[in-house]
Amino acid sequence: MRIDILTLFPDMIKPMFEHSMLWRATHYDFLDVNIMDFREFSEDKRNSVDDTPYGGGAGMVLRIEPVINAIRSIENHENALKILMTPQGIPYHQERARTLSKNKHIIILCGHYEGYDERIRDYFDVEISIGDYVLTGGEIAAMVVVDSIVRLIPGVLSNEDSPKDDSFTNNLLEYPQYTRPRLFEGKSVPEILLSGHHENIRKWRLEESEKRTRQRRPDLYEKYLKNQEK
Ligand code: 6GU
Repeated sequence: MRIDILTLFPDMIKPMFEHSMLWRATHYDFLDVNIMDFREFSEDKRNSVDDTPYGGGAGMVLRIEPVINAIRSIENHENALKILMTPQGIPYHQERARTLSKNKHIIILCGHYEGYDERIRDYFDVEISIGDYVLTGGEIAAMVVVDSIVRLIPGVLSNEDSPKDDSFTNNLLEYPQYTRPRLFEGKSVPEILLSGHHENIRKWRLEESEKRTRQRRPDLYEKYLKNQEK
């Protein structure tokens, strides 16, 4: 997969690819990431990327030219899925991560300032928000999306970390996990996990997943039950 990230703060994003799974993904060529400072595509003297809004009002608005110039400089941009990060976008969730992880080429724009020139929207396929709160810029949100997608590319995670047991797969939260020691300050590991009885362990884990989801995320639990009926 190739991902181009358009940002005014490339140094916020670069270090994320130097560690852990995102490092692995790039080092072993599952992912080709290109971080672009779209200020370089501003054509005016001051390299400006924002301007005051028509009609007046507070704040600055992101200009269209630097963004579109940057996109057009990307090889094969016509065939890439273009994502605009904005709190006005559709809410992000695991199902969307799974869909996006099947793309060959994604371009992501991180916004800043009070907003985008509305016409920028015409050049994007989808607008994504990571939740109902406002961030100072789209960089952190873009990294949330990138991280969640990249770990789903086949081969990036080892078999043992397989995403099939992740929370949210099938609308269930993950079951409780334990490791050594067996006893810590009077807290013990559930006997069943020491039994070696794989089928019983599987059942216990499913029940715990269901219980946990019902208690913590009744909204997800509803979806889970509906899916069971199908
Ligand atoms: Cl994508 N951007 C910003 N600035 N704030 C957000 C967001 C995105 N998603 C939730 N809040």
